[in-house]
Amino acid sequence: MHSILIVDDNIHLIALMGKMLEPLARVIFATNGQAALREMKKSRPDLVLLDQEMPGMSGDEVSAAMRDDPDLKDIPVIFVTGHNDAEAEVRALTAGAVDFIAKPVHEAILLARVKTQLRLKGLSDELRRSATLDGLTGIANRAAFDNRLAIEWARASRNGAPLSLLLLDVDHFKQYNDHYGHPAGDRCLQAIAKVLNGVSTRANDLAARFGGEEFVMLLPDTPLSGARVAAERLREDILALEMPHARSSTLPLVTVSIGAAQWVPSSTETGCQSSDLIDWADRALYAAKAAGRNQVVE
Ligand code: GH3
Ligand code: MG
Ligand code: MG
Ligand code: MG
Ligand code: MG
Repeated sequence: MHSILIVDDNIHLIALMGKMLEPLARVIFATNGQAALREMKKSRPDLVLLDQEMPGMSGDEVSAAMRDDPDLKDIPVIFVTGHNDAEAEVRALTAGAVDFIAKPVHEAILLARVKTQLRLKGLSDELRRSATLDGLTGIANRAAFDNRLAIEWARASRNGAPLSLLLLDVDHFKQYNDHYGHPAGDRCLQAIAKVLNGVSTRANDLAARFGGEEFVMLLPDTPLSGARVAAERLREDILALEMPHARSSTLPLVTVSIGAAQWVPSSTETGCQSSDLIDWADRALYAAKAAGRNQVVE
């Protein structure tokens, strides 16, 4: 169910609009701008109905603060205002509102406008989701990984904590496809992605499909020793799926090779960038392949 935050210094108006909107969504409320921003942070509503005139922080100021906050900037705002003129409407839209409702609030207009915005919010959430998830496996895609790598790289350089990366490649996957067929290959990748997504217990770790039959796992605040443990667990869990692979040179099972690398901001050579971390992991992966596959190299 959708949730809507009503922000108004007039509690009677909150009660009135709340009653009108109850059939459409879960309704929460706040009676001033500061409380509204706190509530948004906490409950991430799908839509905010924002009174333009409030004592203290005005609706315009609340909306501006939302646009500056990455957590809140995608929440749509409909301004509710006593000013029924073009100037107030322009001010609302300039402040980032998606729509504008004049007081006194007319039930049918309120419901129609809210319904439209909730539908659009659902669509944009879905778009955002599909832009960051891999279509085949449902885990994070390359774009989401690149995005997170940049964020974690910057964070590590600020706080000096080590950042580790695993690069995983399925062994003899071309032969797997040739022998079992492409659809079976797809199912194999899905099963591997599921293991990858489930292996970590830390909220900040990110498993992603890097491309083709290659996957990555980004491990913030993790030194190479920890990355090695995670990689070894990953390799064993995938092996434990016991997916037959009659044409493999390692075992008659699907196996993976993993390259691990870390970046320690304080001690690693200076002047490197996030793509270097991928290069190091890639070199380690190449060494794992050369050494006979089905193993972790750092
Ligand atoms: P190696 O052990 O050296 O990694 O050998 P490999 O055969 O896995 O390496 P190579 O890079 O030559 O082959 C990768 C194969 O992965 C080729 C490609 O057809 C297959 N592949 C890539 N993406 C997909 C996919 O989405 N689905 C399926 N079924 N196969 C894919
Ligand atoms: Mg007011
Ligand atoms: Mg490959
Ligand atoms: Mg290859
Ligand atoms: Mg491969």
